[in-house]
Amino acid sequence: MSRVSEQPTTGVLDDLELYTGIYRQMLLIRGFEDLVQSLFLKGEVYGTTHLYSGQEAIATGVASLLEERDRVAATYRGHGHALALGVDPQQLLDEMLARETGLNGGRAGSMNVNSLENRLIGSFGIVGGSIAAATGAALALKRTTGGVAVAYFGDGAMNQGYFFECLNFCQVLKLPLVLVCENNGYGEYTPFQSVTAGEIRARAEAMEVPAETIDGMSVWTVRAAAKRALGHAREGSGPAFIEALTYRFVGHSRSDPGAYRPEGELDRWKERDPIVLLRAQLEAEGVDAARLDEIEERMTADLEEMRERGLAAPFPTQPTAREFKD
Ligand SMILES: Cc1ncc(C[n+]2csc(CCOP(=O)(O)OP(=O)(O)O)c2C)c(N)n1
Ligand SMILES: [Mg+2]
Repeated sequence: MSRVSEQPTTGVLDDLELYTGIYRQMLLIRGFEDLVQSLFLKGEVYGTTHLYSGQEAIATGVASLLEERDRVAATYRGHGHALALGVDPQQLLDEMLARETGLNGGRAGSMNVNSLENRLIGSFGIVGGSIAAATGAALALKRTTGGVAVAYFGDGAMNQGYFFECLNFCQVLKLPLVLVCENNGYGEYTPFQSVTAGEIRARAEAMEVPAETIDGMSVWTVRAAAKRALGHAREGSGPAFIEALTYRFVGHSRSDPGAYRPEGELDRWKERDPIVLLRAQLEAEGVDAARLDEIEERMTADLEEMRERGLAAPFPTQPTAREFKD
């Protein structure tokens, strides 16, 4: 992995064991996405894929603070959110491969995974759909367990009506909703700034919803912001909004090579790879590099085993996403 361009300082990570676990979790998501991409290019993954590589710090940082009673709505770029919530990676991989042993019996495919037992109420292909689903969950949670609903969505969803309607509804009723906008600079092939007026944070602030724009590549920054936002929602003060600045290291979907990106942009963001940043920070704070290497080697071996098992798993006897291969 490439070197970090900035010098880490010590005393940043409050719990080294926890962050070592987060490092492992982020490696799992990256390795999983690399595996899905390679299987996709071999024609083994049915339907399409939208990978989370580059954005790992957001799902892992927020999930590290969630409680049993909380609920999460993700997008079609949702493998990372599912894994961060504790979904079994083998089951998730089998789902990509449209197998009977998949998380949703091979019937959801890459874009629509859900796992109620892991608090994931759905992954939504409709841009902004996660906001509406999480609003419903927030209403239910306020009346029942007191948990918080979290919606992840992209910068593209900021121009959807759902965003304004749901945020207004939640603010008026003081519902426990945390909105996490993963601003990766593009909606498909369109630069975010070319279709979006003003600072998006200001849209939440206009409704007097606390809002922050943060570095979405630094998992400790994400955790600190998530702690504030979740705290606000948990104490009954209504919704909170986070805009996490990030970048996807791969194309929008399928085999998009991302040719619309200005030269050098990807490389500049890769210098702030969230996994490399965290590793440098862990080492700076005294975690043994050999231990981190071991975690990485183990992960590579585990993923290889997962690949073998997934490809050997049976297909369902009923129609699945496999029938709709495009
Ligand atoms: C309502 C709706 N309009 C259009 C689309 C087509 N579409 C799929 S992904 C996408 C881009 C969304 O970008 P963003 O919200 O920034 O998420 P990202 O893919 O960058 O994670 C669009 C326009 C859709 N799925 N839903
Ligand atoms: Mg985007």
